[in-house]
Amino acid sequence: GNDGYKLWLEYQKVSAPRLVRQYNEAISGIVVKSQSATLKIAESELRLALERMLDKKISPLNIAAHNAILLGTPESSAEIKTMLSSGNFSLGDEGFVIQSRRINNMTTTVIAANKDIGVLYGVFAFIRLIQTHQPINNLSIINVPKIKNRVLNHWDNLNRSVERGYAGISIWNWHTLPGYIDQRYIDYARANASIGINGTVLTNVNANSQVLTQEYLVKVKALADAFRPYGIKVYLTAKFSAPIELGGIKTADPLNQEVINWWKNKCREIYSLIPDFGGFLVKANSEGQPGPQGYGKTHADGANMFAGALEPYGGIVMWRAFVYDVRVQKEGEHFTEGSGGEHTQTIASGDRFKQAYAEFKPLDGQFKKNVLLQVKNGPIDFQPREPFSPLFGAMPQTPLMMEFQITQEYVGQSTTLAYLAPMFKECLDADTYSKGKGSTVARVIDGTIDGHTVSGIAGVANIGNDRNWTGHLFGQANWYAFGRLAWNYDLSPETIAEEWIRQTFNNNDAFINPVKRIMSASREAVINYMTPLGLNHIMGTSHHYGPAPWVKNAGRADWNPVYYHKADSVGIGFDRTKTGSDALAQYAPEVRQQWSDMNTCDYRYLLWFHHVPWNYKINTGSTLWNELCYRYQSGVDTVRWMQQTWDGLDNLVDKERFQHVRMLLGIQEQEAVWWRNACLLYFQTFSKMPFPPGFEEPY
Ligand code: GCW
Repeated sequence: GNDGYKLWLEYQKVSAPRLVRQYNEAISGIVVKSQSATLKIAESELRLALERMLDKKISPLNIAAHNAILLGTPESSAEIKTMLSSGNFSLGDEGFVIQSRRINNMTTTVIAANKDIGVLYGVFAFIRLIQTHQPINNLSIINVPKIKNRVLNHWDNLNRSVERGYAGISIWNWHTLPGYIDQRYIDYARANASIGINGTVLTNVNANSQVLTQEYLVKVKALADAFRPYGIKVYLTAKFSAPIELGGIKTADPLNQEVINWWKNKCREIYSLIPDFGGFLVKANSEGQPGPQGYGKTHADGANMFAGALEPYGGIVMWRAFVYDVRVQKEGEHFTEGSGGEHTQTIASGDRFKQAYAEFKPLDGQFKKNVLLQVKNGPIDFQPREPFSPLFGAMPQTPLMMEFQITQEYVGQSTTLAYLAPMFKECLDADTYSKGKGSTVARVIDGTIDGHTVSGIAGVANIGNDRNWTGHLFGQANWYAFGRLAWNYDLSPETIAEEWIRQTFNNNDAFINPVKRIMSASREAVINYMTPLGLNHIMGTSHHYGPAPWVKNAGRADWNPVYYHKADSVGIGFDRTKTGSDALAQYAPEVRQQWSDMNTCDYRYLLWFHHVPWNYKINTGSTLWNELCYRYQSGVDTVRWMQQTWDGLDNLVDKERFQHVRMLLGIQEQEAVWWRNACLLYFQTFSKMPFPPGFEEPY
C-alpha cells in the first residue's frame, strides 16, 4: 500500500524505455570528494533516488569517469574550483549550479555550489528533473533563492497538542528526546531540504517558557543536531514573561537591566548548546500574550531587547505584527490587551483591519538590524481570500517577513482539498505601489525594494504525526508549494502543482492533467462556498470550522462574524472607504483607488471594502444578492465536479490513496452544501429576496 508517508520523495521507477535509456547513458556513478555530513547526505540521497528510479546499482566513483555526476564545492573539488572561478555565478551561500561539461575530456554532470548545503539543494533539483521525466543532458541551471530565511512555524505545544493542527499530534516527541531521534525527524529534514526550507520554529507562538529551560534545551539541541546537515536552523518562540516565570524576576520590562541580563544569559546558554541557533519568534501583546506594552513600552523596545541578546551570535528576532483590538481607533494609540467581552460597546467604530498598521508603522526605523517584522499576508487572519496587508510597502526601513498559513485553519482544515499556491502567489504578486508600479509584496519581502540584506518568509506548518504527515494527502502539496515559492516566488502555481503530482503520484498525463485541474480550481471553490465576494471571518467561533455567520456573542466583539459581514436590511459588507472606517487610507493611492469605488472594485474584494445594497447591480452584471447565490452554488458545483473527476482516476492511482481522497471529497461536498445553505438562509433573513430562478434551493 501507499500511505503517502514518503511525500514527494517517492522516487518511483522510471519505466518509459526511451527515458530509461537516456538516464542510464547519462549516469555512470557519483563522484564526491568530501566527508562532510552534508555532502555525504547529498551523495546518499542521490544514490537512493537513482537506484530506485533507474533500478540499478549506482557506484561511488573515485575518479572522474565518463558520465559521472560530480558533486561538490570549490573546497572539495579542484575541478569545481576551476569551474566556479571561471564564471560569474553569484551563487551566494545557498545557490547551486547544475552543468553538463566536459572534464578531462569526459562528459560530466556537475552539481556545484559555494557551500555544501547548496550542493544538497542542487542534488534535490537534479533528482526532481528525473522524477518529473525531464532531459538531463546539456544542463545549464543556475538557481539561487530569492529570500534568505525560509522557515516553518510549528504551532506545537510541549504536550504535543498542535494549535490549529489537523494532522494528529506534534511530531516532536519531547518525552523521548534527546535520546531518541525518530526517523520522522530525518525524513522531515530531507523533505524540507528538498524544497529549500532552511529554518524551523519548533514551538507555538502562544509560547510556553518551559522550552527555554535547560531540560528542554538539550532536547532542542538534539533536533538541531539532526537538522543541521540538512541546512535547517532551529528557532524557538520566546514567551515575553519568561524572566518572571523562569528567572524569578518581578518584571519582564524590556528596558529593565535585570530582564535584559536574563535574556542575555539565556542566549549564551542556548548558543553554547546550539551554536547556529536561528533566534526567536515572538508573539507579544496579541490575543492575551504578554508583551512590552504591559510595561508602557513599545513593540520596538521589546524586539530590540531580544535583538540585543541575540546579536553577538548572529541570531534574528522575528517579531509578529499580528495584533488587534477593536478599541484602537486612532493611529499610534496603544492599549494593553484585555480578554473578556468588555469591547462590545465599541463595535461600530473600531476596525481590526487597521490595527497592525496603526501600531507598527510609527515604529519604522526604530528596530535593530537583526529584527524582522513578521506580517500575516492579510490584515485580518488567514481568510480564504484577503487583500494584502497594508503594512507591506509601508515600512521601508524595516525588513518585513511574510507569514502564510499552510495549515488550513479557515480553509476547511484537513477534510478539505484546497491547493493554496494560488493564494500565496496572489499575495506575493500584489502590487503595493510603495516605490511605484511593480513594487510587489514579493519584492518588499525579498528586500530588493528597500535594500534590505536580511529577508524572510514563514509558513505555519500543517505537519503532524499522521501517517501521511498532513491529514489530507493534498495538504502535502501546500507544504511543498510553500517551500517552492519561498525559494522562487516566480514559479507558477500550475508548475508547482504539476511537479508535485509527478513526484507524489506518477508521470501519467491522463492522471496529471485532471489532478492539476482539480488543484487549480480548489481554492476558488472553497472561497465560493465559504466566503464569496470578499466576505470573511464568518466561520464557527474559535474552532473556525464550518459556517456561523449569525454569531454575535463570541466573547470579543472582534471575534464575532456579524462584526465582519455587517449584514442588515440594506445590504452586506464592511465599509472601509472614507464613509466608513477608511482603512483604505492605509494603502498607497493607486491601491486605494482600485478598491475604493463600489462600481469598479474587483468583485473578489467587494465586501472587504463596501457595504453593498442587496439589490445593487454589481460589476459582474448581477444584483449582489443573485451573485451571492450563484457564487455559493458554484462552489458546491465545483466540489461535485472535483469528486467526479477524481472518481474517474481510480485505475491510475493506488487504492489506498484513491479511497482516502475520495472519502474526503465526499465530506467536503457535504461541507460545501452546509456552507451554502447556512449562509444563504441566514443572509436571506436580511435580504428578504428570493433565490434566483433555477437555483438549487437550500433546505
Ligand atoms: O489565526 C489565529 C488563530 C490562533 C493563533 C493566532 C496567531 C497561535 O486562531 O490560534 O494563535 O491567529 O496567529 O497568533
